[in-house]
Amino acid sequence: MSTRTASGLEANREAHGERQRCDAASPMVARASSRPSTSSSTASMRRSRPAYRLSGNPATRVVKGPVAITVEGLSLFLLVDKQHPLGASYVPFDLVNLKSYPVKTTWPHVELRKAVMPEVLAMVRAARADGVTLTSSSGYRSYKYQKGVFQREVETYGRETAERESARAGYSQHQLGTAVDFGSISDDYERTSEGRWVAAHAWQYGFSLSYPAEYEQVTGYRHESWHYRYITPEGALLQRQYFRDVQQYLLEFLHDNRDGLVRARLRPNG
Ligand code: DAL
Ligand code: ZN
Repeated sequence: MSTRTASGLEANREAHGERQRCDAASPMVARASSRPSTSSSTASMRRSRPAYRLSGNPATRVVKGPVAITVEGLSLFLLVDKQHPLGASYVPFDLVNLKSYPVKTTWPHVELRKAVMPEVLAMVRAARADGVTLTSSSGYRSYKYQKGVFQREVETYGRETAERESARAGYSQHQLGTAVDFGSISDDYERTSEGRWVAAHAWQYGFSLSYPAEYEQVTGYRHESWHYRYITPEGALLQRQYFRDVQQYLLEFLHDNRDGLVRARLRPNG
């Protein structure tokens, strides 16, 4: 079992390739209607703003419906796995460098889509309120950069191990600019206070564990306790309610039923 460092992963980062817009395709709406947690301050929060919106206190963070997954950025739900690549020219149009934000990173060049930053900042603030500092170790990776990552994995650990824990170029969620590797990028992350906090609360900010334990046959990758993908708080709630809390199942469903969902504006809980 390998332990990889952020510096190793991010070494020799190369320039991004040609940029291509990845925003909206067509509208799609889904709805979630249950509320997973409450607190005494929930009622006032609900009155003043949509309940799934930011709260600085994770104890009062609520994801509540009816809410719309208006997929103005369908890319937030794009299925990217070993069978569904993005291709070489896919580059998010709204990348930002985290060094411009109050977010701890392990090196100076961690980028994410601007679209995810409000929830990232909310999550960072909520963790801090609980005495936990979140650390982002890897975000967006270009096709070219991921190619180098995969090659280094093969050279270091062999092809079999590399295929289990690194995506080939064009097949990585990191190319979406909405996936984050937190902390140490190693197996001990889930045992750290940060890893435990993220495991308990990230979904409330729309971040979903992409490669859970025991699901390698489903996701194609071994457990990565540090790798989360932003799928919106509403998407994370749907995942928990209807998809056994497995991101792959949710994204496959949306992928397989996209045409029907768009046509019928189907509300899974309606
Ligand atoms: N480690 C994940 C699978 C990636 O390389 O995208
Ligand atoms: Zn990752």
